[in-house]
Amino acid sequence: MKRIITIQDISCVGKCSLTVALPIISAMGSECAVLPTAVFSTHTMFQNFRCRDLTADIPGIAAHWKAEKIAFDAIYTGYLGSFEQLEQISQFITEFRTPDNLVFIDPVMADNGKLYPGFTPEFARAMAKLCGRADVIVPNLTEAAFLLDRPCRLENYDEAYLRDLLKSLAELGPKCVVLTGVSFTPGELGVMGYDAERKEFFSYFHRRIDVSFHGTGDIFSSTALGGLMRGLPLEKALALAADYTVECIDLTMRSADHVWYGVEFERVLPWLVDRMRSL
Ligand code: PXL
Repeated sequence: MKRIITIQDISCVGKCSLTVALPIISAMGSECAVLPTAVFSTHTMFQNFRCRDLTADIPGIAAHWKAEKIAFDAIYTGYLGSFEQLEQISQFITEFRTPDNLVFIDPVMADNGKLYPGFTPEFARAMAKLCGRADVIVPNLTEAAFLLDRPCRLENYDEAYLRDLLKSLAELGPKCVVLTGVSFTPGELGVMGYDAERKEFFSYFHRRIDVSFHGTGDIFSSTALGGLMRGLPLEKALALAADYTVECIDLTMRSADHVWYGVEFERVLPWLVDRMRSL
């Protein structure tokens, strides 16, 4: 059985970060070990959230795992809260990288043209350095712009613009770059990727549902990595992740009692498990 270590916060209520990574990765048949970087009462779109930072605990936890000779088939990072944590995670990658494992970095820090509360352009530049150590990175268009310290363009772009963005991101050092939330046609949304080793572009589009929910980026990343661990090639894992995310949003919009802060991904897990069996 594959073992993933996911390094991100736990938002106790909020349907994002660890509360989606754990169930999705488990349902997809991989062990999901966790290194929580902070405990939030909720995600940061709520007012007055509380937070306990766990930066000081990370080195001891990693040292214990090293002493126990625990190894991981994938290292998956999401929301990280400080410069010091970025340094720690870089160190973690140095210690736990093997010739065979996969480093998957979701540079969670921004969406819809804006950084999330508490993040700065300097943090984005430090995150860009961490991205250089990844096999796969999955920024959305806003995060991509901040990683490259460029103006953010969310519409009226063409394929040449995205290809240039992907190549520039690949110059940071990751082997594969995947841009999420891209669209050339009003009714469609999808992902566009670049494999820097094979010098190949790829894309996958699906129907667009015009609503935005928190946590869907974490759902996408957890599903893509779950698929990769089950042996799917990157393009298929991304298509599965995109389809699952759309199904989650679709079902949530049909649910009369849905909450504003996240999607009902739990009710779509049987669909995901079924789909994976047929791939
Ligand atoms: O879904 C990303 C995420 C994770 N963790 C926290 C967040 C967010 C997005 O806002 O606030 C604490």
